[in-house]
Amino acid sequence: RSPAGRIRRAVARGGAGFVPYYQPIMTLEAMECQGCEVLARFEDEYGKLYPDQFIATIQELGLTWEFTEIIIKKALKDLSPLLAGRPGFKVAVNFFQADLEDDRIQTVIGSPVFKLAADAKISLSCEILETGIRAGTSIAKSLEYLRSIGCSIAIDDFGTGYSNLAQVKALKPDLIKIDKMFIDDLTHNSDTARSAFINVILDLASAQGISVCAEGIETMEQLAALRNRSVDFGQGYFFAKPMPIQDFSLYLLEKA
Ligand code: G
Ligand code: G
Ligand code: MN
Ligand code: NA
Repeated sequence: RSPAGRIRRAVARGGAGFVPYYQPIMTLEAMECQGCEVLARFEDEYGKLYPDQFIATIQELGLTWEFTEIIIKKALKDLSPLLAGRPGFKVAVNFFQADLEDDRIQTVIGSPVFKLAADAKISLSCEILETGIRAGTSIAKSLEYLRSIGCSIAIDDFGTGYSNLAQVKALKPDLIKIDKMFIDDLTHNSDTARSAFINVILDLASAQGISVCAEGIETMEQLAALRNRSVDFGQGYFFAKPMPIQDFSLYLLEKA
């Protein structure tokens, strides 16, 4: 069976085989877990598919919104029993650019899972790539809509795209996620242009009241450098890898 056939069937079956994993997002000052990113995994009776592979397949099949909705619903179902005592906890979901161009995004408001989320005081964060903010007005409208239902907006993998600072100013995201590549550089000093770029982003974010999250933190040294720069949030193997819900619920009980 081809990957495309397996993915098509999984979507048709309401998402059987898609498993959300959760990676903690930490505040760097207090080192508390105040959110998580949802990262999808896939396995069926033929085995696993790598995320990069099935994500590309989903896009080729034009099933992006179907998939995003499945992941959001599964994540909220997993998390709502855990998060009742953690108001303000943010659940970050990766959106496709196509999701923001899809009229159906507006139907989520009627979805019972959103009531579930609101009842559990879970707030969603929509992660979009830099390239996703360049395009036309339908995207701006969707982002406005997401904001109106209490979803915050994060620009993902920041620094790998066009990094149009004017557009960042115009969009005013709640959060900028700095790509791992820049975090790797912090302690190796291999590319001074990149360190300079980080400083520009941090200045812009602080001037605009935008929070910053560092991605892919793997070492104590990186963490120290980021805390020195007063970066708000961090995520990476140094804290924890993405994990299934059983492990994540233990993590929340034991570590946070
Ligand atoms: O965990 P990592 O290997 O998990 O993810 C690989 C890539 O797949 C990343 O770029 C990540 O953003 C993307 N990805 C993982 N899960 C999802 C998802 O649920 N939706 C979208 N759009 N992308 C995802
Ligand atoms: O593209 P996006 O930023 O949504 O996806 C995050 C990707 O980074 C996922 O594939 C996730 O598994 C991976 N990731 C998260 N933390 C680390 C880390 O500390 N090191 C590495 N190498 N990858 C990480
Ligand atoms: Mn992401
Ligand atoms: Na990212």
